[in-house]
Amino acid sequence: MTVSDPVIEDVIATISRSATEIRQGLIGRRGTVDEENPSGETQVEADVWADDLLAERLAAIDGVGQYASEERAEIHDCGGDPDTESDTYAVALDPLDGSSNLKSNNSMGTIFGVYDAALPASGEAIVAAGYILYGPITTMVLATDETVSEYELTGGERTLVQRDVTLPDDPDVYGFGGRVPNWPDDFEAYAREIESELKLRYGGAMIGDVNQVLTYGGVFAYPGLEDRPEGKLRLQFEGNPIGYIIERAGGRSSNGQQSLLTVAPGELHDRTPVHVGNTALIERLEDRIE
Ligand code: AHM
Ligand code: MG
Repeated sequence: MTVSDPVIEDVIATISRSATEIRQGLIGRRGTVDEENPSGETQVEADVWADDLLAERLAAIDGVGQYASEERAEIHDCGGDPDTESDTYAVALDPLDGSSNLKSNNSMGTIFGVYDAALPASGEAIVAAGYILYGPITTMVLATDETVSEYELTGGERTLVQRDVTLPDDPDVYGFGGRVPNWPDDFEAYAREIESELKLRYGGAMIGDVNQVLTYGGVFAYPGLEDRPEGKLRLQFEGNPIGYIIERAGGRSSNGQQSLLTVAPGELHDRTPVHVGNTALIERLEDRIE
């Protein structure tokens, strides 16, 4: 499947071609660097390297007006304003989601959202979003207005494995981030119900965990915490793109009260509680939490 807008297609092709290269380049880049990202988290060498590689390639595309990522403080102005120029887009990325998993050699991902608006933007301005999962094989899940598709990526090629991906009706798995003592009581009560119904699948990289939810049905959450009500994940780089993908696949996303896609954007690196999965499970969560 190709996307009819040439700029969006170019962005998707550039990220998917880069993915197998990024995977190879992880070898030798597992160590931490002496820097923190704008969220105050220690960066690993691969975070910085993958961000630079993708920034350079995406900024070179005519029609990409802005590039922003979890790993850099400021928006990179690539010479175009998505708010005022037609066919000009902003790309927001988490170059290596779950990069702390490099140490233990667990799955990781790359997340991207293409916004038809200047950043920070509402999730309603997303025109395409996707993620790469660096699992035993490298796959890409891509959501557009039209459909959600899964591809396998090898040597720069992308091969369609499934079109019209939807969440299975009968949910099977859940994964919730944060430490249990830091969960607010209402979320803990919800979690107790869910853990008696579904199987735990938590790997420490949202992409790996969300891909299990998309494959088997269920719910993934990184909730607001007692000591950090805004949770851990970032709206522009993680919440919005994942919310868009799961909603396109027939599920729901929520910050606890409303769809992530309708949350008003604040600052570029703002965090948000993230809950995504089968509609009934997210509706139940919204009923249970304040
Ligand atoms: P990162 O993008 O800086 O790697 O952080 C995001 C990751 C998510 O993939 C994952 O759900 C979460 O952080 C895991 O956090 P924790 O280690 O607190 O379980
Ligand atoms: Mg991340």
